Amino acid sequence: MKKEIGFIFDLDGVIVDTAKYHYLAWRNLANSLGFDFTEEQNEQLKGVSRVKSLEILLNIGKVTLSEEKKQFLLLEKNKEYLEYVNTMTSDEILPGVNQLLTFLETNNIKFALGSASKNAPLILEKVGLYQRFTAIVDGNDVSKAKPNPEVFLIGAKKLNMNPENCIVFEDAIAGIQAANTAKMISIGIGDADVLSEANYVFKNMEAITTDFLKNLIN
Ligand code: B16
Ligand code: MG
Repeated sequence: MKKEIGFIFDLDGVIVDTAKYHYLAWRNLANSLGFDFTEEQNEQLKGVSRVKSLEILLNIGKVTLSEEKKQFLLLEKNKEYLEYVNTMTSDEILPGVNQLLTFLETNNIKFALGSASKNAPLILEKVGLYQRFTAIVDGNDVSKAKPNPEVFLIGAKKLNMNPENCIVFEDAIAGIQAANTAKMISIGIGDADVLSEANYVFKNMEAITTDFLKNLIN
């Protein structure tokens, strides 16, 4: 018999790779403050809120700024980031995502977004996926960032599901911890060593097989 379950997807690193655009905008900001910011350092910002990302960046550059200046830089960073987002099309949906969503739709399984990004609704619109999600929880809806489970608990509520019946797809360790704390099944997308706390790990969305999904839902 089929179980009543809901799926919850993180956005950046699972549905699309917006990390590359975040990186360009943060690097420009770092350069304007007189220091460099590498792609390796950018890994520290994945899944992290915008405000916390700036704190980490300023820490890397050993720069101290007034609250007013920080607010200004956050707006500037987002302005540049949105320029990249506005060029996005469905071509940027990561391989395997469309097939997975179609599988869920065919099996009448509802799915939600659970992202730290305040730009998540716009990004889903740009890539043409907005209408397919039953619910969207983004950075505007939460007061506590991952690894706090708030974002996924709100997602479960919006799907009308018990948290134990939800399955989360996440590329960031903080997101895996959030899903685990919410007592959801956690599926890590990325490096198995980094995401070792996840219940299952796949190197990318394309690696998830239909057999695995059938086992999950049956
Ligand atoms: P915004 P996710 C996260 O998205 C990104 O991974 C992270 O790098 C970013 O700082 C955060 O969203 C906030 O994004 O500036 O658009 O509000 O992985 O939670 O989907
Ligand atoms: Mg992510």
